[in-house]
Amino acid sequence: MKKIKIFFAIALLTAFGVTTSAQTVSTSSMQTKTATFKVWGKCDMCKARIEKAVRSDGATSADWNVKTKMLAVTYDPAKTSVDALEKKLASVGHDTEKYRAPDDVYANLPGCCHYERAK
Ligand SMILES: [Cu+2]
Repeated sequence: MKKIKIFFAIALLTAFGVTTSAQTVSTSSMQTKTATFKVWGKCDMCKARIEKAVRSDGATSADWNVKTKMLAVTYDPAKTSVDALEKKLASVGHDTEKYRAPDDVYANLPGCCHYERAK
């Protein structure tokens, strides 16, 4: 009985080892995704804040268009997601389709950044 248990323990460990190394391989190939979504904002200061926020949250590139309010991002899906990035943006004061920034954070933005709220 004891031998069987040890056998299973080794089999499990081996399986884990294989899984881990397989994941390492897929991560190192760095499959990035791109996405474009709307982020409410107003000026160049918003642009800097928006792009900095998503970069700090795992986006490898970010470009927000002041006129169209569209943010184009490139990110590693193993590290972040559009949902996580939208949450992050709301947390620094910028509404998205999915998440509304907390009123106090929005209120504390510089005057030039007071865009019209999404909802
Ligand atoms: Cu601004």
